[in-house]
Amino acid sequence: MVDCKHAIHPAYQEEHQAHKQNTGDTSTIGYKYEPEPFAFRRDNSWLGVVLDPKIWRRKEQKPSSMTVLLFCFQSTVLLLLLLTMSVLLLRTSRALGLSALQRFCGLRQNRSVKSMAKSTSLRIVGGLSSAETGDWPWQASLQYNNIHRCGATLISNTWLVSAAHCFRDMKHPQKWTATFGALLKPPSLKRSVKTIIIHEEYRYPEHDYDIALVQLSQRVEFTSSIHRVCLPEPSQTFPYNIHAVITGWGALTNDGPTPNALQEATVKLIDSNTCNREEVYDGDITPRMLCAGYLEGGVDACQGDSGGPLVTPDARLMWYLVGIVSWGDECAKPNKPGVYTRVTYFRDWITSKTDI
Ligand code: 4AZ
Repeated sequence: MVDCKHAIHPAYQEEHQAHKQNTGDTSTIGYKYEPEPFAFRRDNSWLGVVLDPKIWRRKEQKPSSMTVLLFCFQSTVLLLLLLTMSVLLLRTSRALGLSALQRFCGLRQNRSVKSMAKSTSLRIVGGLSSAETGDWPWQASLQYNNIHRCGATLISNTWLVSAAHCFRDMKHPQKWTATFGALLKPPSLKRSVKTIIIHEEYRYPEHDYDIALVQLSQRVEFTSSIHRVCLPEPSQTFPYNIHAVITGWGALTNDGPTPNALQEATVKLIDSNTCNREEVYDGDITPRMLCAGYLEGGVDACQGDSGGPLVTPDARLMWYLVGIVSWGDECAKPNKPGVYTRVTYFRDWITSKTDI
């Protein structure tokens, strides 16, 4: 560091020497040291008292206009370069994220299966476990005259899969809308419905072939909180006793109130032989159906959950649609688990109708 009181700015050192030689002046100077010429004041007030202010008047050292121009140009180029780079970086990372969403299915952002184990004690019936927006990005609410009727699952930008019985006496697409987001009101996104395809073999009041496809009038652009689930291959098998998650806005108890926030619960897949036992569903479970829940009861889907997803993650934590909420003897009763449409059975049918 330079001693501020006694230093002479380099620009003045020569001039100061000459002055001393010419005048015999032996005084020291006591002005403030300024590191660069621009900062020198021109009123001389800071000059040492013994010196002739005229001598110490600052020589004009304005940078040339060329230097200023060059400096401005360089700064602008550097700024533009930095800006372009950050925009590019942002775009690339967004594009990568979005194209990943387009290419991949069944992704849940920043969520692990640990949360699944946590929710085992919670249920749709019982209403203890509310989901947050983005938790189940494929979940849709199907609404007739703007009233929630059924759940549905996003399988592409324009197609939902749901249950045939949801459209039993309400087949006009114009009256149906689909909403997305964890809350029924307000929803994050709303779409009108263009087409409803009910399975040709579905016959009310039977529960067999309980599957329908819903085509949206306008595509849904995938985001981290709204995107498609994975569909299993027709040959894919899901071992019994594994955990799966059901989600929906259905009743919190049998014939009970319905929530505004999406509910989630973990259930276990039950093998069809067990489910067909006399004390359970006594042979009513067809190859198009799949049971899930607990024989002891307590956790189940319920009225209004119909058409919604039963999903399970694979080893890469990509979530697959195993079942569609279909029917059951009331909700959460012992020996009466939920019955779901078996999606693997209908995988080729889905392709035949949608090309998915
Ligand atoms: C229904 O009525 C319904 N406990 C859905 C699921 C179950 C029962 C009834 C399963 O939409």
